Amino acid sequence: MKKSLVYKILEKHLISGVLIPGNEIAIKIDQTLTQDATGTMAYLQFESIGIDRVKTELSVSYIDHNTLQVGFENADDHRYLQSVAAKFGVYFSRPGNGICHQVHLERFGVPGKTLLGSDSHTPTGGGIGMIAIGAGGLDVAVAMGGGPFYLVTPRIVKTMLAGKLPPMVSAKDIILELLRRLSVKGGVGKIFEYCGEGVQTLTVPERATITNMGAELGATTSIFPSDKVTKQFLKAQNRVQQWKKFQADPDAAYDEEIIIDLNELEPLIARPHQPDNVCKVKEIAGLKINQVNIGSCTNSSYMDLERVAAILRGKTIHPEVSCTISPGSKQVFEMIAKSGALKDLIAAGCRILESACGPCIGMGMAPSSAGISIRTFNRNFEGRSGTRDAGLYLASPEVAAACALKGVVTDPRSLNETIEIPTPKRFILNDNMIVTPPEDGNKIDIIRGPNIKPLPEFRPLPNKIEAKVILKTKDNITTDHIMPAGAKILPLRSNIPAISQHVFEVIDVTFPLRMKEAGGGVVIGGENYGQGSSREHAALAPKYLGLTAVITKSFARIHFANLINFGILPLTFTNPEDYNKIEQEDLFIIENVRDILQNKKQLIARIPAKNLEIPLVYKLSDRQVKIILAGGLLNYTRESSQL
Ligand code: MIC
Ligand code: SF4
Repeated sequence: MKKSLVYKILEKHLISGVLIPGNEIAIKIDQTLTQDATGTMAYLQFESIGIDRVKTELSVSYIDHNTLQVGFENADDHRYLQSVAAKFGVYFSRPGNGICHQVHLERFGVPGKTLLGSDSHTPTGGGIGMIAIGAGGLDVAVAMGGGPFYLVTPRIVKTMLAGKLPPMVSAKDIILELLRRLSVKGGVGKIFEYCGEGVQTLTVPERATITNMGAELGATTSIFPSDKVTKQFLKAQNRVQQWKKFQADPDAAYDEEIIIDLNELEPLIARPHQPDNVCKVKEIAGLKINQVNIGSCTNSSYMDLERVAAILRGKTIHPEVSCTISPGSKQVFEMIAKSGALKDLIAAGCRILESACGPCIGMGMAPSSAGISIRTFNRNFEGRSGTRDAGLYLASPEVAAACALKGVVTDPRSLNETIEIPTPKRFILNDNMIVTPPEDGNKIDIIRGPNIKPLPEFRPLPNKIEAKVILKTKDNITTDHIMPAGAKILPLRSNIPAISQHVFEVIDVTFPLRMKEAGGGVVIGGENYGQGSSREHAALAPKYLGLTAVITKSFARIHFANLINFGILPLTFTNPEDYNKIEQEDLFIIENVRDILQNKKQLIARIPAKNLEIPLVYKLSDRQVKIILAGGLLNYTRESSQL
């Protein structure tokens, strides 16, 4: 049979299961990455599994999220992460070295390999031909211990790129066009495999912009073939020996197909508060703006920043706009310093930030009240910037630069400029901020500050769930709603009792208190519940407060897995209209739940006060049932000594 690129790589890594869409499979993971905000929990979990050395080909721990150090917490976490990396054989990318996805692409990504990362934008690695998947920290900890990664075989979407992008239209517009067509839930259960003549016209960082933001489609991952463009990129990174050709067979079979004609694309922009709320830039041209942020793992490559510098060269940022630049990596920073682009950006009045996530995760640079912020980032969820009523718009570096100059939303084509940036033949190579772990970690002591609290222990699932609906939410609830990030809350990531006091803060600040008063409870959700980030804290912290089940119309992939990992029952309505019959404060009863799950019986929840019986669906594999019954993956792993 003619094979897609995805199937070729998955088959090579298959440990169990059959590659049929919808089937659970287990795959071998070659590489892992963690970042600091999810990493502390991942390594605490790795420690508790009790293995002395990572068993992957390569594992890297990056410091890029919690880089604003207004108290001891983040610095303590970094010290813990550095010591734990040395102990267990993990490469350590120091703060200042850059955003995990950008650095991984430059220095570690290898075509045809699998990468599991405790960050939802891990699919950035698809730009270099990897199967790169985002997951909760616990799944990554298990993979570091040599355990397989379980996933439901996705449907493969042949994503055909025809033609070539017109001037001032960029890779960001390709993924915004897909979001416009398919929505933030259009990619759930799918992998987007790119092909067609348009592919050769895109550089590796441009491809990575597209695969990065495939996460916003809800996709499992996205991938480009490994071709001569990939070879050239690896050569410029002095890693050509790691290149191998990987592509689909001609006439390979796919589950779905979509075609984008690049010639037809125009500059696009996503309006608040979802990345799929996309329109043409010209449709909202003239809207007054307050802030421009250029950077993030989506658009902070050397070529991105060179393009911005070319537009801003010799000009001044509009007097009512604050414009920040965060280079994606130290390599990018050094490159723009050498080329002179950094000087042009400074001269134009840009505020230069360090190579880190920064404003993308609300680590500083919150916009003014009701401010309008144009960002080259990937998420514009409500409150994510740190300013609740700000309006965040997502666009390409070209659009962002044009807006920064004019002070209003501006189509960059109206600047009447042409910019041609040649692809570098050689990048500056200086890995001095990547610490290689010692051969023997036995003598290394792990350093823990007072902010690092032990992992909470959870009991097995009880046989009867009797719980109140503490919160009823709408469609597309993000993990930023469930467990907000930002400069104030992120430093609490290694302290579950403290961070749990912020659960659902964006929607209802009384949630933690009401959970406590009720002695636990359940949450009701609409479609695509838990979209966005991979943060397992969005499951772990509510579990700590006593969340036993979440009942929704549908779930996003990573959050669904995280709920199971922490022993929370993820249920969906058999009849979606039943969602309308439930109100906050209703008391739910599910009897014999252990028996029902074990014996694959119909699960029915009763609301006695309303005389209602609600049939519910649990889409769980036998392994997932065992995890839920044990009270989570850590308990299950310890009990069954199974990685
Ligand atoms: C994000 O972009 O939301 C984050 C912050 O990178 C998260 C991870 C986290 O919450 O630490 C993600 O994308 O998974
Ligand atoms: Fe960092 Fe933003 Fe990328 Fe998340 S999306 S990894 S916060 S840059």
